[in-house]
Amino acid sequence: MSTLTLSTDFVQRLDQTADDTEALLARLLSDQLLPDEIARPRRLMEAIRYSSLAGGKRLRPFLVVESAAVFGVPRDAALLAGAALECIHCYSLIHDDLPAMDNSELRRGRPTLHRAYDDATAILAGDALLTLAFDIITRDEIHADAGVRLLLTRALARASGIGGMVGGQMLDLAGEGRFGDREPVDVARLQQMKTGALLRFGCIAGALLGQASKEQYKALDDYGRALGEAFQIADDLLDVEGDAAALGKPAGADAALNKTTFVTQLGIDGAKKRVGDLLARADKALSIFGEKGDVLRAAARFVAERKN
Ligand code: GRG
Repeated sequence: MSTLTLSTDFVQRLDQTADDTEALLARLLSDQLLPDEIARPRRLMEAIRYSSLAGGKRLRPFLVVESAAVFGVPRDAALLAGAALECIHCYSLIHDDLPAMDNSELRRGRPTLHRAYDDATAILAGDALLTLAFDIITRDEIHADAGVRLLLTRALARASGIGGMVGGQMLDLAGEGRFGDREPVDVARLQQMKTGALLRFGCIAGALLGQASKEQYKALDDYGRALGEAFQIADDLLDVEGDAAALGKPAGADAALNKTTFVTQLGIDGAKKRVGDLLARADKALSIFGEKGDVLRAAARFVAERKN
C-alpha cells in the first residue's frame, strides 16, 4: 500500500468514526431528555450539545474503535465505549477553559462554553458529561460479560481521576505556581497523567473489550503510552510553531501561562527527536499484531504530525 493510499484511507476512517461518534452522542443526549417539558433542564442540555457536538477530531473514540478492531470486537460496542471516553474528554475541555483554570476564550474556533453561557452552566455541563460517561460505559450493549464492563469502568475511572487526568491537571497548576511557589515539574509524568491517561485508555479499551492475552494487553498499553506522549509533544510544538488560529487559541498560550512543557525542557529539536523515538516505540509495540496493527501505526503518525 502506498503512503498516499494509506493516508487517504486513514483520513476517511478517522472521519467516519468522527461522524459515527457525533451521531451516537446526539442520540445518547436526546435519550437523556426528560418527558416533562417543564422539568427538562433545557439550558443544561443546550450547553452540553454546544460543547460535545461541536466537531473535534474524536481521536479517543477512534483509538477505542481501532484497538477493538484488532480483536474483531463489534464496531457498535466499541463506538459506545468511545462515546463514553469522549464525554470525559469534552468535560475536561469545558472545565479546563474556565476562569479558575486556563481562562480560555476560544475552543475549536468558537467561544468557550462559559463565555457562550456562564460559569455555573459550564461547571454543571462538565459534571453531567462526567456522570453520563459512566452511565454509558456500564451499559449491557458494551459487552455481554459484566466482568469485562467492570474492568472497563474501573480503567476509565482511573484514567480520569486522581492518578490520571485530574491529578495531572493539579500538578500542572502547581507547576505554574497557582498554590504558592512554583513546584518543580516532571513534564513526562505530568503529561502521562493529564493528557496521556485518556489516550492510553482508548488503546487498552480495545484489549479489554477483546479479552486480549496479557501480552496483547501489554502491547496496546505500551503503544498507548508512546502515542500519548507523542500527542502532547506535538501539542507543545504546535503551541510554539503552529497556526494558532487553526487551534482556536492564542499563539504561545502555554508560554503565557508560564507552563513547563516538553519544548521548554527539550528544546524544539530535542522534542522532535523524542517524537521520532516514540513513533519507533509505538511501531515496536504493535509488531505482535502484524498487519492488523496497520491503522494504529498510522494513528501514531497522524497524532505526531497533526496540525490542529
Ligand atoms: C479540568 C479536570 C480537568 C482536566 C483538564 C486534559 C486537560 C485536563 C485539559 C486539556 C487542556 C489541553 C488543551 C491540553 C492539550 C492537549 C489536548 C487535550 C488537546 C485537545 O485535545 P484534541 O486535540 O481536541 O483531541 P479535539 O478538539 O480534537 O477533541
